[in-house]
Parts: sequence; structure tokens; C-alpha cells
Amino acid sequence: MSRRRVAYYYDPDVGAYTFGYNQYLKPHRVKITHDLISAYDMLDKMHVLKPARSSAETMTSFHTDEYVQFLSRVTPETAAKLSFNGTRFLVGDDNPPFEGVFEFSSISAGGSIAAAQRINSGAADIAINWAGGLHHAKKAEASGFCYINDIVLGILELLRDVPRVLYIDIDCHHGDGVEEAFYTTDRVMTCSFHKYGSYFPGTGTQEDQGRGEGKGYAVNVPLKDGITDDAFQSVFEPVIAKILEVYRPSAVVLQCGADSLAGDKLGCFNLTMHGHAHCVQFLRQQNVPLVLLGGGGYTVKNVARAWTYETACALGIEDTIDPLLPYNEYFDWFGPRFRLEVVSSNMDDLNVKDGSLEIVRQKALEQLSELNA
Ligand code: V1P
Ligand code: CA
Ligand code: ZN
Repeated sequence: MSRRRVAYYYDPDVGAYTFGYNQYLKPHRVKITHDLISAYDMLDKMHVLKPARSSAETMTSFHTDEYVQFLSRVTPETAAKLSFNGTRFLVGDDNPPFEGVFEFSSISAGGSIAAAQRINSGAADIAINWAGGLHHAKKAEASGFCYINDIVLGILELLRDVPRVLYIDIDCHHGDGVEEAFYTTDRVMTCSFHKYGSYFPGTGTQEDQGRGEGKGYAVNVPLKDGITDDAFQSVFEPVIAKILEVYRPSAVVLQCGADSLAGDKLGCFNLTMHGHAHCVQFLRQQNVPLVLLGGGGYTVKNVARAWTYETACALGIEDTIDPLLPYNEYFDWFGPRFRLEVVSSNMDDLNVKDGSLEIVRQKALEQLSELNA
């Protein structure tokens, strides 16, 4: 396997932000990942870059002026007044107005935009931003722990230079914000794999395929609890291979949400680290410019393991990685086994049990065959 030029975007300040009373999404996991990547001596094998923070103006290439202005001004104290008592911008409890929400968002978005620019310039084959992947954020509203949609901003940046972008989302939740943003265009194909049925955000059926010029260019793969590596691969590979064949994207953005791993606090899938990383390996093999982003992931030590291993996959050095973790600042967190692994549990795979996976795969492939018809 030939070498790839990898650009890795990291802002050392990102780990310091906390989401206030919502203790699920921890920006600190990006620092823990970084420290593990560093302990594995991967930093000198790629271009390590600190991205410029996204300006408010840049964010308005997707979000409304009013929403970005709100986010740049809001504090925990002024939130009620500025959000009209929680009826606009920050609705419900998922998105608290935490201290530094705008700076955090500008780091996340700045990384994904810089990653896109690096691909556009041809200076990298793979660009990574583990602080990105916040796929639920809407044009004028925060949703599901996401305030600014760094993915949409990154894809818009890619579209300045390339004709077609493929967006793939392996977070356990539906990539609704990205799907919605590009629902009526054929310049972006979105493909989300997610748990569907009594689960946030509630969208992402296979009937939702895009509209107008975008008809057929939104692909949804709704899944049930407990999907294993083999079952996931048996739908991911044929669907993505078919998309690459019929759509021929000039660049691919892969959201690597780690809540699809076994044992996640909010997720309900049963993927091991290797099953999750297989998606990265598969896309790297295709020789198409690739942006890797973070996303969900709520069992922090496993998020750090997966994204560290996926960084090694981007570099093509995963076969040389020691499964025993090197000493690092957070070493104690990784006990009792201290290994670079996320193991599966004994939960049932409901997708295979009732034959629904086979039906979902067939339906997705049919949708894609119709595109060229
Ligand atoms: O279920 C909901 C909403 C709130 N209810 C009225 C419906 N929200 C979920 C949000 C999950 C967000 C996932 C983000 C990502 O895809 C990308 C970063 O991973 C939710 C859940 C849950 N169990 O699904 N919010 C909360 N739990 C929550 C709990 C306590 C405090 C704040 C939020
Ligand atoms: Ca998904
Ligand atoms: Zn998620």
C-alpha cells in the first residue's frame, strides 16, 4: 500500500471546553486522542497543523447571520433573553449555552474548513479533524450537541474546487443536518448509517432520498441495535462501492462518530475498533482524497482508541501498531487491559436475526442503480 500525505488538524485549546450541564459530549476526548497519537509517535509521520479559527462571517456561508451573531454573543447568563426563552436557536436541553460555545465551534469548524482547503490545494491525500463531525447543527438552530455544522462548511469549501463530494456518516445517529443542507443538490451525495426507530433525531428512513435535482442523492441505511463488524461490513462495502462506481466523487468526507462502537454510553451498536476502522481502510484503498472527521462518542477511552487507530490507518501503519498502549498522560484510564482495542459484547444483532439487514442493503443498492438508469 503506497504512502499517503496526511494533514492532521489540532488546536491544543480544544480539550479545555466543557458543555455545562450536558456532560455527554466531552471535547477533552480530542486531547486524550491527541496524546495517544503522540505517545504512538505518529505526529512526526504527518503534517500537524493548528487550524485558523473560523470567523463568524465564514460560518454564515451555511448558517444565518442572526444565528451566528446570537452564538457569538450568548453567555450562560444571557441565553434565556437572547434565545426568546429557549424558543429559538437553542431549543431543549441538548444544547446548553456553555462558556466559550462560540470559540469551541470556531475551532471545530476551522479544522474542517482547513482540512478541505488542504485537499483542494492538493497538498494532502487525507486530512483529519477529530474536533469536527458535528452533523446535527441546522442553519439557524443548534441540535443534538452540535451548534455549528463544521461538516457542511467543510463540504462547501470543497465544492469551490471540485464538482462532486461524497459524505459518509458512520456515527450511530442520523446525519440529518448534512443531509438537509444538501437535500436538493446532486453535487453532494450523503450516505448515513444509523440506528433508526425510537432514537434521536428520528429521521433517516430509506424513503428519504433527496428532492428535485438532489433526488436519489441522499442515501439512508437505517439499522437496529447490536450490529456487529461482519454485518456492518456486509452493508457498508457494497453500498459504498456502488456509490463510488455510479457517483465518482472527487472527494470523500467520512464522519467517524465513535458512538457506533460497542459499549458506548449513548450508542446501541456492537462494532469493535477494527470493524469501525475498516471503513477508513476501505476508503483509503479507493485512492480518492479523503477528509476524516470526528463526531459522537461517549465512552471516552474507546473514542480515543478508535480515532488513534484510525489515524494509524490513514498513515497506513496500522499493522505496526503495538496493541499494548504506550505510556501516556491518561494511561490509568485504559485499564485493566491497557490495550488498543474495543471489544464486542454478547448483545443480539437484531439486524441479522429478523433478516432486515438484507432488505435494507437491497433497497439501498436499488436506489443507486436507478441513478444511472
Ligand atoms: O433524545 C434527545 C432529545 C431530547 N429529547 C427531548 C429528545 N437527544 C439526545 C441527543 C443525542 C445527540 C447525539 C449527537 C451525535 O450524533 C453527534 C455529536 O452523537 C440525547 C440523549 C440520548 N440518550 O439520546 N440527549 C441526551 N441524551 C441528554 C441527556 C442529559 C442531558 C442532556 C442531553
Ligand atoms: Ca450516521
Ligand atoms: Zn451520535
